Amino acid sequence: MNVHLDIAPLVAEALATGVPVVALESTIISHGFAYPANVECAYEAQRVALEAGVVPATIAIVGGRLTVGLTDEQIEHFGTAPGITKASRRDIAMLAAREMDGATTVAGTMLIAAMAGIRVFATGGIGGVHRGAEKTFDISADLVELSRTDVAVVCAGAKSILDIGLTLEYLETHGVPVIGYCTDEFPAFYTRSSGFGVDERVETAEDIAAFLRAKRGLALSGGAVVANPIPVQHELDPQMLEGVIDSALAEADAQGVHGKDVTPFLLARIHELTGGASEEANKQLVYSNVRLATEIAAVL
Ligand code: PSU
Ligand code: MN
Repeated sequence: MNVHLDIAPLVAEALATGVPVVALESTIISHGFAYPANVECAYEAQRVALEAGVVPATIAIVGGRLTVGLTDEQIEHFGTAPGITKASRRDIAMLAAREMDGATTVAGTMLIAAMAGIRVFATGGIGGVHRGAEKTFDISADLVELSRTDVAVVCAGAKSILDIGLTLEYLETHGVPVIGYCTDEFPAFYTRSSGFGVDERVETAEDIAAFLRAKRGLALSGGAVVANPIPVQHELDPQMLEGVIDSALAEADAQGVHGKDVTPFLLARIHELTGGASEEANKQLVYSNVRLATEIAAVL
């Protein structure tokens, strides 16, 4: 057993007895939303899983411990404490050594979920290749993790703050399957369409589970992206969004924001500029992803 890993009793019991478990991330709590929307979203995501008979495992690094299944107090802490490290693969060993907290990104959460034996993970959106990456080399570690760690990530696609075309090219190069749930198009987070196709379209959670089972049976390493478009009634207006994203990107550029600060900066600015509309859409797409992830985990 991994000496740095703490699995909450409910999660450990579920894993031992074959009750389905879905992983949830914590960067979305510390850096994805402002308080109290962040903790509301975290609690509601867990509730949606429990309602489906699936045990939620919200993952973070707590005082250096890789923790699978946060308590309410811990969620509150990650939602309110200032300056919590955004933890991706490169950060994890140092946080463990220094006994510090870390809010895990998609990459960090995948890695820890795999250590715990959890195969399905629901989030909002994945990181990707940033616009202008040909100069900045800003490519999210999420994509690299997807190429090496065997966890299926259910998401609403990637935001158009990113270069979605290049993100999909990168995933293709690294052999990561991108499956569209009831869609031919890779969704763009707040909106259902991006103009870019998925590799394969599937209509049911059973079909996704069958694909994941075959992938495991073939010992094909690496994860998979399950792209679930935001429910129609919660979709934002693409034209309004385009203006907002352009302003947010220009501000980030003008203020010299770079590295791991880029994504949280853009998310916060989009939430401000849309007057909370994007926050509501973001919450709803997370719940919708958790619902689909629970169905897949239950079949698996
Ligand atoms: N996209 C969102 N909300 C988020 C993130 C991405 O819509 O909260 C977070 C996820 O945790 C993701 C991380 O793994 O940002 C990617 O950060 P970066 O672009 O620095 O790799
Ligand atoms: Mn980056």
